[in-house]
Amino acid sequence: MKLYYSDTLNPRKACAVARHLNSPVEFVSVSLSDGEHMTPEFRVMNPNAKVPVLAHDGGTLWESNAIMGFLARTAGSDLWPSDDKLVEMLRWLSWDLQHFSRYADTLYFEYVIKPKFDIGPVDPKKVEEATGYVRKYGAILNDHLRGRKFVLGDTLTITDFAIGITLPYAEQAHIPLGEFPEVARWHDRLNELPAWREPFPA
Ligand SMILES: N[C@@H](CCC(=O)N[C@@H](CS)C(=O)NCC(=O)O)C(=O)O
Repeated sequence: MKLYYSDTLNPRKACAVARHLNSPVEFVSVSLSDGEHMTPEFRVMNPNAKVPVLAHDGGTLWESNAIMGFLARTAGSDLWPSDDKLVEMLRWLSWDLQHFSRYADTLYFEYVIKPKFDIGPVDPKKVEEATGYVRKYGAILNDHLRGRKFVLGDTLTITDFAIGITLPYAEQAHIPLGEFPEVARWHDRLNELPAWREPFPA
């Protein structure tokens, strides 16, 4: 299997899970600044022209959450939850894409990606709106995590890798993690995983 990635947010989920599971993947770096994801060859793998992409025996797979799920199921790992938790996983993954990571990702884009790729100044209006929503949804996540080790309970799953993905950048992206002690405690637990801290190949 080949995992096409860049050192950015969504590929980070797939790389972290691949490393955590020691999945038999070859990591293939894609330079976004050189437009390597825009080529006709890349668009055959992912018509959205985005990373990550996983090329495997049965074809290619895009969308970071789907790639994490594929890797976890292929490995027979607990990162893919038991059947009785699947609806709960779907709920939190949907919530995350629409609410929490959606706005935390805006802060990541404004404060991390814009300077990294030199694509303009921080937009204060976007930052203000996103910060408000991160506070709103961060409070919901904080309440949910009280008394739980991980999002779905006692077991680490791909749901944690998805919802937590902006938090390694919290300081740089001005994500107000300090206002959410349960979220910070949960993220400290994720930080105990080497693959969470160092998801990308050297
Ligand atoms: N929903 C997709 C989003 C993928 C995505 O936005 N990837 C970014 C990097 S984090 C990308 O490839 N950006 C290049 C571009 O949009 O030109 C996923 O989770 O895989």
